[in-house]
Amino acid sequence: MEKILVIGAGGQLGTELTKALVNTYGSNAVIATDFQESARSKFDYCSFKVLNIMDKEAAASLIKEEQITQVYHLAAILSATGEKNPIQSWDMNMGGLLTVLELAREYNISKIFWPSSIAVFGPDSPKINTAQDAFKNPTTVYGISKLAGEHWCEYYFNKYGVDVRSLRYPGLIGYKSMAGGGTTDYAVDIFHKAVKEEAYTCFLQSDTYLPMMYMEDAVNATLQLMAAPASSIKIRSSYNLSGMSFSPQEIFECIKLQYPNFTINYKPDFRQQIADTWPKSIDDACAQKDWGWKAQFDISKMTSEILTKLPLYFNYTTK
Ligand code: AKB
Repeated sequence: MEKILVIGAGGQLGTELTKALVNTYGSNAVIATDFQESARSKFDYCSFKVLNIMDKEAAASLIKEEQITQVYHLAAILSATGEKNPIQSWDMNMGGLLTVLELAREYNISKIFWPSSIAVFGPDSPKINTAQDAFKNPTTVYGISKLAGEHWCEYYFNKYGVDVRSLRYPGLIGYKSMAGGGTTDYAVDIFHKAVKEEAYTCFLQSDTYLPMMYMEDAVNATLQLMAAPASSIKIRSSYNLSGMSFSPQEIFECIKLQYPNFTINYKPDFRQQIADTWPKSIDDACAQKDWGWKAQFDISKMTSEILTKLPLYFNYTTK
C-alpha cells in the first residue's frame, strides 16, 4: 500500500493536491504536514502532523514510523517573498529539497515529487514559447534555487536511482486558497476583489504577459506525471508545463464580462522587475510527448468557474 507524505500541504498547491491524493489513494494513505499548526483545520479528512522540513531528524522519524513510500515536497519560499530575505530563502528552498532527496536515498522512498517553476528562466531566455532546454539565467533567489534544485534532482536520479519527478509550474490560480508570496499572486487576488465588489490595485503593469495555469490542470498534471511509468519520464530535471498566458488587463476584461462595475488601477512595484525577466509563454512539447499532458482550461473557462465557485467557497456576501 502507498503511504504518501505531503510536505507544505497547507500552501496554495498543497491544499488542493492533498485532497486529490486522498481521492486517488484513500484517506489512510495520505499524511498532510505543514510547519504551521494553523494548517490543521484544512485537513479534517486525512491525518495531519506539524513538520518543519528544516528539521531532518523529525522528517526521518516520520518517514520511518509511517513507512512512507512517496513524498510530495511542496514547501518553499516563492519569488517575491524570497527577494526580501535571500539567504533564508536559499537555505529553506535548497535545504528542504536536499533533506528530502537524502531521506529518499536512505529510506528507499519509491517516488518523490518536487515543484520547479518558470522562474528558472531569466532575462536572456526567449520570451515566447520558451522551450524546455532554453537558455536559463534566473535573477531571483527563488529562480536560482529552483534551477539548482533541478540539477540536484537529476543528480540524485543519475547517481542513486532516486525516482524524483518535477514540473516547472507557471503561476497557479485556484479559488480554494490565497496565493502566498509570488509574482503571479495578482491573478488570484483579483478574483477576490471582483466577487467582493471592490476595486483592485494591481502590482504589475497592465500588459505584463505571464504563463498561468488553473489549479485543476496543475493538480491533474502532477497526478499524471507521478502515475506515469518511470520509463516514460525522460526528463529528470523538471518538465516545462503550459496552461494559458494572459496580462492583468486581459483577465480584468474577462472578469468584467460578469462583473461590469469592476474597476482596476495599476501601481507596479518591485514584482514588475521579476515578471519582466520571466517568459510570456511556455512550450511544453516534451510533457505532451513523454506522458501525454494536455491542459483543459483556458482563460474564459477558468474565469467562469472561479467566479461561480469562489463566492460560495469563501462565503462572500456582496453589498
Ligand atoms: C511565483 O510567482 O513566485 C510563483 C511561480 C511562478 O513559481 N507563482
